[in-house]
Amino acid sequence: MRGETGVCRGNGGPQTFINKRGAEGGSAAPRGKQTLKTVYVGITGDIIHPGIVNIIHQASLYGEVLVGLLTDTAIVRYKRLPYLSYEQRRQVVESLRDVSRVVPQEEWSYIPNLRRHRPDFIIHGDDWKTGILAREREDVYKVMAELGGRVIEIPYTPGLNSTAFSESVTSIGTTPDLRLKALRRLIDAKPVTRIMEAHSGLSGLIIEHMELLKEDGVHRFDGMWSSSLTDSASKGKPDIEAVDITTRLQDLTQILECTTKPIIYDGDTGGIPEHFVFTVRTLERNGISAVIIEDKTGLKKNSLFGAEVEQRLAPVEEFQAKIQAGKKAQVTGEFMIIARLESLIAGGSVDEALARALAYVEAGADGVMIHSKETSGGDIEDFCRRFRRVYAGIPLVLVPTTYNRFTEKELAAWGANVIIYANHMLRSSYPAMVKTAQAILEHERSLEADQFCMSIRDILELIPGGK
Ligand code: SPV
Ligand code: MG
Repeated sequence: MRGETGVCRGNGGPQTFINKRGAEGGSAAPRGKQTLKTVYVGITGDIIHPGIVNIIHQASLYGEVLVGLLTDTAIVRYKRLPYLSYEQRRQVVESLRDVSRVVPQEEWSYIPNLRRHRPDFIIHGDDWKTGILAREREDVYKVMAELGGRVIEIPYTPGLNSTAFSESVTSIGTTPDLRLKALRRLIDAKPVTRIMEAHSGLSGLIIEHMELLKEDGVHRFDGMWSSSLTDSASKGKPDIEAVDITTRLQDLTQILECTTKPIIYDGDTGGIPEHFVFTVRTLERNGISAVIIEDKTGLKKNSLFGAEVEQRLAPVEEFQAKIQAGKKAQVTGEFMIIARLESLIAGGSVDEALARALAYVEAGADGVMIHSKETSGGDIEDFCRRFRRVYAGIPLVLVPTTYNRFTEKELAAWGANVIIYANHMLRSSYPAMVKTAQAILEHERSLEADQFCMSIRDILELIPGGK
């Protein structure tokens, strides 16, 4: 019942072939517990509702219930990260009366676990006849036949299923604690964690809800980037640390109020260590997952100017001390301080960036971000591969704004595991606003501008609850 499914007891349940525990009626009847057959049930176990309890109970009528509990990695191929960690979910599921054993299901597909554990039955709600599980269903039938086992399908009652519950939980929101911890879990669970820039509640909502079903699963953005460039630009200010953290947090609060996904905060240089410690605490308190600080000093200018402007690097020891001060200040174990290497931006070499990266990790950085304005990507690839030879598991963040022809898969092959699209929501909205304003000036009415706008109905209905 990997999420979509639940069954409602006494309402179209399997009573056509089950009377009482172990009682049989017809060829589809359960064989009874005494035979110690194994019944496989795949679940996410994030929200245990009566539908799940019932299907596990129905499974127990056929034999010992072996729960395949989907790991975070398995779940995020198609669904959002569960609220509870795998360990927490395992504890809950193991405590259910009818469950005999819990094993991890490491993949979205049941097949590897069916082959490994060779159950006599697999039980599933009949809602998998359509939708994203339909093909999986066919494969499960084939494999179970091969193994000499059987598939049991149970009618389910719409509404009483994990996805419906999960949606209502999402609409309620999240807590700072859950949100903060989600980034590390995503990095652990996914080959690439996909982060998109948000500068307002509305841009945050798009990132929160957009999903695309593709061959290999459901694609979505995993979290948001609070960019200093777009936060500044949307206020008509240059990206020079002129917008203070208090002001930026006001915008961030709008995003926090209408989204649940984790946020990475662009902390610019982090300021002086004495100030940075307060920034860390403030971000943490608000449920932000990570801050990225860059190893520049003096008046900060946007990195994409490259050497057109003065880009001065901070002395290594000075930046290490800032990282250390931040790490000491944080309250939770999960908040991340990510060191951003600006060597390539300042005209330095990959060697220099690498030496600095190693020094920052030694100082306690939880991850590194390498930045470049080169379009070839060669310098970034070189850095990534060499960094990965030293540190296989330290999160490596890329911001492929200029070398944007590389796909996420290609960047992941270099060793990256977090990709930030740093400014695209603001950059794409601006041209539409310019065209609209121009059209109105030109035609002295708004009719011609309508083609650049969403309809009034759409804007009215965009956010639920307006009526
Ligand atoms: C930002 O988005 O503000 C960044 C990334 O720091 S960049 O603009 O590429 O420097
Ligand atoms: Mg910035």
